[in-house]
Amino acid sequence: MPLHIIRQDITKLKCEAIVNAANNTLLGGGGVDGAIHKAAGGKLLEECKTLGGCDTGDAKITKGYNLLCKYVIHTVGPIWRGGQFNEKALLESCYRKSLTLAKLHGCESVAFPLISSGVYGYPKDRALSVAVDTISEFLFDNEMTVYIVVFDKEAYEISEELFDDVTEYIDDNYLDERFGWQTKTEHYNPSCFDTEGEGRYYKIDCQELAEMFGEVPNKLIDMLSKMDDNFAVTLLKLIDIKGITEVECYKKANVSKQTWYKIMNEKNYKPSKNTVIAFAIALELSLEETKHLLSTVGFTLSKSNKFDIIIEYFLLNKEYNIFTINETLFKFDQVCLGM
Ligand code: AR6
Repeated sequence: MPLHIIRQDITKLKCEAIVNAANNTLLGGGGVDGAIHKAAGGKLLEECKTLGGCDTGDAKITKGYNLLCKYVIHTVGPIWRGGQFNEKALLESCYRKSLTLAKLHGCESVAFPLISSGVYGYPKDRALSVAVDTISEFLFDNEMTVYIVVFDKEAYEISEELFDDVTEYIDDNYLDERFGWQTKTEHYNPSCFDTEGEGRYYKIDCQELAEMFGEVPNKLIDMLSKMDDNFAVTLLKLIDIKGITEVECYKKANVSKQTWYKIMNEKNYKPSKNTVIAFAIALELSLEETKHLLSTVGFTLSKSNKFDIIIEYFLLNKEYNIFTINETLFKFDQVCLGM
């Protein structure tokens, strides 16, 4: 998927460009800036000295030196002064300018820390939502894999109300097969995902079958022709019904063009449960519609799986923001959609 939110040290990340939360001098500092300069080695500072600083909201690019990435993009976020001083627009500009620079240099993957959310004091939850919105907007028109690297879980704070609601829903609905109906959330049942490409599905063509096996009893042919559409066909029909374009659909689902291509063109390609749910969210399907879409690939939503119950909660509440859903999944230690 094009946008991933991960928890890691950005200096250890292997991708084409990493973004540095720098200051106007571009001559290094603390936080992620200090960590990047330390890992890159002294030559990074030498190159930075030639750049003549950088305005707040702007970005400049250098080589990556000893880092695992080819480039470092240095951007200067705003200092948080309560939100009335153009902070949001400046922060959006940091992401846009950095992504534009990455594109200009042919980068296919870029990783961002949460700019301004450390020393510069931008509230982490707001900084994350600016990052997600601005990057998603860019990805709508561009093909790139972008990582938002959150160093601590604090950035991922969903609202207390949402957390309490989801906790209550899990408590009321979670069926642990070992313990019967279960009311404590701490019995963590890890989500189980089928990996991409595993398993097989195909639409059975009766003519093909007849050719393969010779005479096939009429009853069987009849039965097979009444079989439901496969995932790709169902998906296309749903897109049509919802009146959106295919591109809008897979972008909204945070699914890459490559995965979309495989779904549409590879007869034996089976999308993961995670991907199917991402499409259900993008298409704003109801719970029943989602179950139907899942069933076309042999999946279901189970009461003994915490991940499934959280998804069910969002579908019933018609909350289709994939990033809110991911933040919640993350908070409950579940695998996020598209990761
Ligand atoms: N990997 C990923 N994220 C990190 C890492 C890391 N290794 N280290 C810190 N973070 P900050 P700012 C997170 O303070 O707020 C410097 O002195 C951190 O938890 O690095 O934009 C500059 O020179 C936080 O969420 O950057 C400037 O003077 C986020 O990165 C000033 O700080 C950004 O925190 C810039 O402040």
